[in-house]
Amino acid sequence: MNTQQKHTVLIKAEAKRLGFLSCGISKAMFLEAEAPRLEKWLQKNNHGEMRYMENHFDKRLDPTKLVEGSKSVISLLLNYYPSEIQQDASAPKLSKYAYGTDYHFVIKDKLKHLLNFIQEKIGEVHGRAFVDSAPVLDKAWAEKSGLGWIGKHSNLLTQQVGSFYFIAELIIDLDLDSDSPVTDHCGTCTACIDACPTQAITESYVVDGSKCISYFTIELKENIPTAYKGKFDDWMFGCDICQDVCPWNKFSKPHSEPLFNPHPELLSMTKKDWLEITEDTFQKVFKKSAVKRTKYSGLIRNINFLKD
Ligand code: B12
Ligand code: SF4
Ligand code: SF4
Repeated sequence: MNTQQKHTVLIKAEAKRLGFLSCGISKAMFLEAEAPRLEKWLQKNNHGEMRYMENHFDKRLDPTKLVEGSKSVISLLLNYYPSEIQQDASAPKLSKYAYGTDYHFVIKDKLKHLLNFIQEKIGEVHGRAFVDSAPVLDKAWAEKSGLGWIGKHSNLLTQQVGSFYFIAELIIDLDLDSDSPVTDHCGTCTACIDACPTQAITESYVVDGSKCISYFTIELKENIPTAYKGKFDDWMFGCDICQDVCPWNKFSKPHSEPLFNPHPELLSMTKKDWLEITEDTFQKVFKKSAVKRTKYSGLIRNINFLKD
């Protein structure tokens, strides 16, 4: 085994030890195939009010412009599939990814450990940790690194564990062995496209973000357009429909990250509890949750939008 191979094995083993589901590596370079797709997506205003998607177009497509001297993109997946879901089937629904502690904190911490480990074991390696918030095309890198394929619902998925996981990266100035992409196993299936209640999956592999329930309930600051009234299928924060109907998610396995466990009262809250939720209860059940992003007022807006 040469030194580069040894480094690669060492990093992947540590990623596993830190609890990541998988770890794959790509050469840091310009994302040629994604460039025209991102451009088209923005031109069609598929980002709606998510103006931040317009920023840093060049950096978003080229990690060497984002992290100077970078050589490798290390992609990591962290499972969030819960062992239990909300008990009252008539209650407003919360996306499974938002049950526990905000993933940004949980993952940043693990990424810091991984970077420190690399610096301790390998030497002077420079790099940066990314989870969601920066101009990086997380899914494209994970796909390139062989961690799964991008499905028709535009999320990354695998035959082994479906799609209920987050994606993060370390972009570093160390040469490592690259992985190869896996085959697309969507085949003739269109379950996600057919099930989307707002027709946000406008064509295979393309989601018009500005029509997605996740966008309306989390990203949109203004009122939700009345044209969408009655179309949310009771989702009050995010939406899991296109993933819930995906046949590959039958193979999802519960996560083992204690910080992703919900507040003990959260899953037993009834429809009535949600309709009457006070700011105190909101602060208690969503203490460190990503739901804080909408604030109490945002969640109330969403719950009210679901009323007849
Ligand atoms: C903006 C954003 C959103 C927007 C827009 C969604 C979208 N599809 O872009 C909104 C708010 C709607 C959203 C919703 C959700 N999101 Co979001 N979101 C992001 C964010 C910040 C950027 C995504 C992006 O760059 N979009 C821009 C467009 C151009 O990219 P794209 O859809 O990936 O487009 C690619 C494909 O369309 C593909 N493509 C286009 N044409 C073709 C043709 C062929 C033949 C092929 C093969 C491919 C292909 O190429 C494009 C470029 O790579 C990422 C984090 C990050 N930094 O990457 C998280 C991220 C994608 N979201 C995530 C999650 C979990 C969700 C939700 C499931 C949350 C929820 N439960 O409510 C939903 C899922 C909705 C859906 N079906 O996509 C995860 C996905 C994890 C995974 N397993 O893939 C990410 C990666 C966050 C993370 N770090 O974990 N999200
Ligand atoms: S998350 Fe919901 S609204 Fe968004 S594309 Fe998937 S099914 Fe459609
Ligand atoms: S539901 Fe079907 S088409 Fe959609 S991502 Fe899953 S396998 Fe692919």
